[in-house]
Amino acid sequence: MEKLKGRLGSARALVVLTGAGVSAESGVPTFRGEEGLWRNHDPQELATPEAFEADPRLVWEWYDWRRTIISRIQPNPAHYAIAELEKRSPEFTLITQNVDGLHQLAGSKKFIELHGSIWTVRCVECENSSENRDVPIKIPPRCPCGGLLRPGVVWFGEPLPELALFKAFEASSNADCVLVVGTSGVVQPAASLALRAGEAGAFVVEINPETTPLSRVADLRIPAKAGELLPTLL
Ligand code: BV8
Ligand code: ZN
Repeated sequence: MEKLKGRLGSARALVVLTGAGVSAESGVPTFRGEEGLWRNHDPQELATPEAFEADPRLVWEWYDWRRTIISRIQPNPAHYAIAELEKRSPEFTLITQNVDGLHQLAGSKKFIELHGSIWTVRCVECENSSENRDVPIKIPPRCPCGGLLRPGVVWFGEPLPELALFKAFEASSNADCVLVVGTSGVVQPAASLALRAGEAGAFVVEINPETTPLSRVADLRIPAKAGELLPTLL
């Protein structure tokens, strides 16, 4: 902890890279944890354009179920601590893989949503994107143009938003210190941001109760829950 405090204190540019684990203590099911399954469907199968093409109703029922859970929960101490770190850091970028919007709710301002947002919908016809917070949502939701609306998230096999990815790589390359919090480090290209930061000379810290493929890249590993560790770090 002393080493980490020293590095954090002296960091000019801080990057925090988060995954589903940072929302776990708020009660949001993680993707790959035991509660990650839904009606025996593997999220990896449902979060794809093929699944939506084949059965938009089923995919919307899954997102509606997740939106309903997320709409009822609050950010946890990890989210608030990351928002506080932003206030204290001269240069700060939060890069999140999460689509739940809990970082924003906790006050984070300088964030990049690599995989979009569960509260955004996009028309498959006219491509118009808008915010939609209906819980439950009328399934299947329709655009005023008549087109089918899809969740405004990045599915497996889909490219990440170009600008978001560019900004994320730029921030990771310029970081003095990177906190990798609550991600299993298996999804690309998000996971490679930690590698890039390490290569560019950043001090990389992994905060996760489990080891991950990113553990070997980390200069420091803290086997702890984000909601417990981050507030003490502050
Ligand atoms: C792309 C939005 C190319 C949807 C998501 C083979 C090898 C390598 C890569 C690939 C491959 N085959 C395919 C690929 C590419 C693929 C990929 O990476 N697959 C992996 C699974 C092998 N990637 C893609 O398809 C990406 N696109 O590559 O496009 C391209 C380019 C040009 C043109 C066309 C195509 C798109 C990836 C985005 C997918 N969308 N989400 C939705 O959410 O519904 S990803 C999904 O997984 C979520 O966003 C989630 O955030 C993300 C990553 O998971 P984690 O966040 O890490 O969550 P997880 O449950 O896995 O882990 C939780 C961790 O927290 C655990 O480690 C746990 O220990 C820890 N934890 C638990 N509690 C706590 C905690 N930590 C701290 N405190 C706690 N309390
Ligand atoms: Zn439309």
